[in-house]
Amino acid sequence: MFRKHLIALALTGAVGIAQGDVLTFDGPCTNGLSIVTCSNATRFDQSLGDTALIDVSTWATFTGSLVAGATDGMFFWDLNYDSLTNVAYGLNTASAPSAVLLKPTLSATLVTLNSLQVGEWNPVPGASTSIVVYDLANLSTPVSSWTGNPAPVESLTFSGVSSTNGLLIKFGPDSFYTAIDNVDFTVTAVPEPASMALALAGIGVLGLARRRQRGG
Ligand SMILES: [Ca+2]
Ligand SMILES: [Ca+2]
Repeated sequence: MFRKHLIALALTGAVGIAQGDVLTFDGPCTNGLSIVTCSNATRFDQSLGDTALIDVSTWATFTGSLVAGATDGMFFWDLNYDSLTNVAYGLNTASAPSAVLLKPTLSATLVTLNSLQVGEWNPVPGASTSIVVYDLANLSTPVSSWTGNPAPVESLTFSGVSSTNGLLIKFGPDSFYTAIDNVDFTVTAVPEPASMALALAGIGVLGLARRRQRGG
């Protein structure tokens, strides 16, 4: 019984932790210099959604640089994007859609996109947009792509959209009359060969110790 528990502990240590999170876009917001209370049309601060395991960045207009500054963030809006509340939107420009980057802060850490929602600005119905997801290691071939009219609320679910490099979610060209919310993702520590070997070696040593105890 005791030994079984130790093996479970050793394996848990090797596989590591999985942390789920949802970007609900409630804030924090910034005026470019300091954190401010989010109100309509203020930008999200680049600390939005950050944890020890993930660095989240947003761009209202993504022009290709993967380094987002304080004045690049997507905008906050509270109501009227269908039934969503507190959403992220950008601009309506074909040359520069909005973007959200989910980038693991540690090596051997996997980020998996589970789902997100897209809403349409109710006062101006009929908007169409795209959600295109890339592995950060390959920005020329999407790993997932959706185009359509989100009304009333489009709930996109993803399968197998994972990367240790990071995931870039491009949203547009119309990210003004449509907005995103509830970006659901999971961050998982990938077992490294070295730590797995250590764990297995630990189990082996335990077994040997038990056998010696029995023998002596
Ligand atoms: Ca929200
Ligand atoms: Ca960040």
